[in-house]
Amino acid sequence: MTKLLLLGLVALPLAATSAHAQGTRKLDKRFLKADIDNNNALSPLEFQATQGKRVSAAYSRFRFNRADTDENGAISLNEFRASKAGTTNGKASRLDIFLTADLNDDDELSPDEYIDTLPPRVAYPKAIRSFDKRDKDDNGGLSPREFGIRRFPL
Ligand SMILES: [Ca+2]
Ligand SMILES: [Ca+2]
Ligand SMILES: [Ca+2]
Repeated sequence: MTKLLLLGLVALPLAATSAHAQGTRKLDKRFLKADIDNNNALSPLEFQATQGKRVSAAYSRFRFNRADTDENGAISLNEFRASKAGTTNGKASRLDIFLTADLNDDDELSPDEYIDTLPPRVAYPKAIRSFDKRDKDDNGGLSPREFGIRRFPL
């Protein structure tokens, strides 16, 4: 009885470790595959290749920025592991996506900036039609409101 209990106690942590190790191995594989230039770090573009097919460029950048804890503009293997490929730092709000996509910080999304907020597989003509529909005042840029944000903290 005592022996069995002891065995159980020893076996449990072992099982947990191996599941964890397996998860880490999978993450490591994804990391190595995406690190095209073999510099042991993922650039924003390399990082995007580790994300799901429906993750937009802006969402990928949002995850990248949060996962890059030492803020050196690259994701190390440890940062990749710690954030589980960037997925453990919370969901991006519409506002987060707007701010991440607005690369030139003019509080408007240009067509190219807007396209970064769409799933990568959306065809260009369709993306432009969707942009035009949102651009109510036809000024060639989407304001936060046109993008669907009611209150913009300025
Ligand atoms: Ca790299
Ligand atoms: Ca980093
Ligand atoms: Ca802009």
